Amino acid sequence: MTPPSRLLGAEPKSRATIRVAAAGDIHCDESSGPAAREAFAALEGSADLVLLAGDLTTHGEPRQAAVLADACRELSMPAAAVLGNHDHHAGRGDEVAAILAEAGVDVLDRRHATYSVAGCHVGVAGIKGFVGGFHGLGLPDFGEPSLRAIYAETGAEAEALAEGLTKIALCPFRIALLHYAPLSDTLRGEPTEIWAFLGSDRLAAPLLEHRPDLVLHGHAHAGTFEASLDGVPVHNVSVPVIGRDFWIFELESAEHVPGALH
Ligand SMILES: [Mn+2]
Repeated sequence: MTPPSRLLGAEPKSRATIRVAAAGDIHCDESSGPAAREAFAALEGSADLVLLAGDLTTHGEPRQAAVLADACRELSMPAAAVLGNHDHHAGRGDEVAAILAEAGVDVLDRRHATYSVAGCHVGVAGIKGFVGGFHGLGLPDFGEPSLRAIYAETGAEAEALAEGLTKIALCPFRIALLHYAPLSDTLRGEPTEIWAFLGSDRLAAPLLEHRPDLVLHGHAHAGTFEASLDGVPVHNVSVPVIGRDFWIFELESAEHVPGALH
C-alpha cells in the first residue's frame, strides 16, 4: 500500500508517547534525604518529565526544600512543581521556590513552561489552587473582607490557570498541575465536611474550556486516584493515594486527523 504523500499534508502525524512521573504531598523534611534521592534516581530511564503536585515539604522550611532540591539536582529529565499549603506554612514560600529553582526544578506558581521531551513539546500550566468547595455549595463572594479575600484568591488562581492553558494551547501535550483539587470526585474517601478546604470546582472552569490531556493534583491524602471532568482525565497523585513514590503516566499524542477541505 502506498503511503500518503507528504505533499498533501494530510497524513496523520506520527504518534508519540511521553512518560510523566508524578507525585504530590512528598512532604520532605530534614530526614528525607536518602529516600528522596533513591526515589528520584529510580526515575532515570523510566520517565521523560517529572511533575510534583505540591506539599513538597512538611512545614515550608528552606532546609526542607534543600533536601528535595538535592534529590532533584542530578535528574537528567526536566522537573516542574507547584507549591502546596504546607510549603507556605513558614511564610517562606518564595525561598522554597528559589531553592528548588536553583536545583533545576521549575516552580510553576501561576506560570507555565514548555519542554521538549522524547521529541515532543509538552506544555505544563501550574497553579497551587485554593479552597472553596463544590457543586454550588462553596464559599460565596459575600460578607467579611477576609472571607471575600479567600474567594478572590481562588478566582485569581483559576484565572492564572486559564492564562497558562491558553499559552500552551498549541503544544501536542498539555498538562495542568495543581495542588488543590478542581473537582470532588478525587476527594472521595475524605470526610465530606472538609471537601471545601481541599479544593474548588471554580478551578475546573478553565479545564473544561481548554481540555488538557492530563490534570494532576494532590492535597487529598485519603482521596481517590482517578476521575473524569467531562472526559478530561484528572488524577489525585498524592503519595498516600498512589501508594508508591511516583505514578508514571504514559501519554500518547492524539492522532491528527485533518479536517475536511471546504
Ligand atoms: Mn496540602
